[in-house]
Amino acid sequence: MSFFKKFSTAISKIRGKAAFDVAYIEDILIEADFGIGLAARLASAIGSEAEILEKLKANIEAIVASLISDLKIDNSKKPFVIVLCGVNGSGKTTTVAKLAHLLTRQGNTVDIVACDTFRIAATEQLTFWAEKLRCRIFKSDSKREPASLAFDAIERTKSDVLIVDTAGRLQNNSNLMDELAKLYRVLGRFDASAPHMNILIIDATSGQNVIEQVEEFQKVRAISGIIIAKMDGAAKGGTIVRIADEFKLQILGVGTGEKEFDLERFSIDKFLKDLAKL
Ligand SMILES: Nc1nc2c(ncn2[C@@H]2O[C@H](COP(=O)(O)OP(=O)(O)OP(=O)(O)O)[C@@H](O)[C@H]2O)c(=O)[nH]1
Ligand SMILES: [Mg+2]
Repeated sequence: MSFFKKFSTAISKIRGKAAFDVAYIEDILIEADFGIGLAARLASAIGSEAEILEKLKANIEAIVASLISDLKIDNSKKPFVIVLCGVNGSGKTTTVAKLAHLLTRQGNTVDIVACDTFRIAATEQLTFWAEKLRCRIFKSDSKREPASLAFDAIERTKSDVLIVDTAGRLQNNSNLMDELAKLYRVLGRFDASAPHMNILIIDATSGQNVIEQVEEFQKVRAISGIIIAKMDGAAKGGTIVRIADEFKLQILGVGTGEKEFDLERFSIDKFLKDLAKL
């Protein structure tokens, strides 16, 4: 049942009752992945059934509005290095393509690096995008160390921007984090301020464990901002508000499909409308 449908059901259920049923609204928000604490806060701010949607919108706006931001490149850095990190399948490689497309259209030259050397298919996937978007790709045929490939790329690129794709899965999680740490260190050896952006890609449909994901990746290196992929398929978009509320991370975009142009600025109105459509 849709989010708004549930809300109207909730409204009709409580209509006629003497007491306004905040707990019911709270349950619905929890189900939509807002998390227990935030759901309670948002629900308790609603004083009457008449103001449910209006209050919800205003309070979500208060949490996310100042965090919505466009991706900005500092052209005094050459190359401007962007690393995309995130758990496996979250949408990193597709987002590399989306950012390469966006930044190329904005007049930058863009190279990409296939640092998910663990899986051959990952390199093939990025090669497809590099050909389609006419970007130079740095890649390796063997399972070369991601950090060493990244160093090679940052040293050799002549482009304005270098986008680094990373692995989401290795033998185990600590290996993954160690590899990432090494990658950041090596980039920093070439340019102490690199990577200039470290973007965490979150799958909008992944629900419950997003907070742990942010915490884990933050431990390795500060996150400059997040991009929420698969918002087009998200049944429970509360995730994005929850992350904004807990970490105050910039929301640099939302993925709305599998094509290179399916990257949009996060819109609160569209978010609420999409929830209503599901
Ligand atoms: N509908 C939709 N699908 C997406 C979006 N972003 C990525 N996908 C799809 O999600 C799947 C995983 O995306 P990838 O970009 O390969 O994810 P990844 O994080 O690189 O995955 P690993 O390299 O395995 O860790 C692919 O089938 C993508 O086409 C999006 O915004 N919307
Ligand atoms: Mg990938």
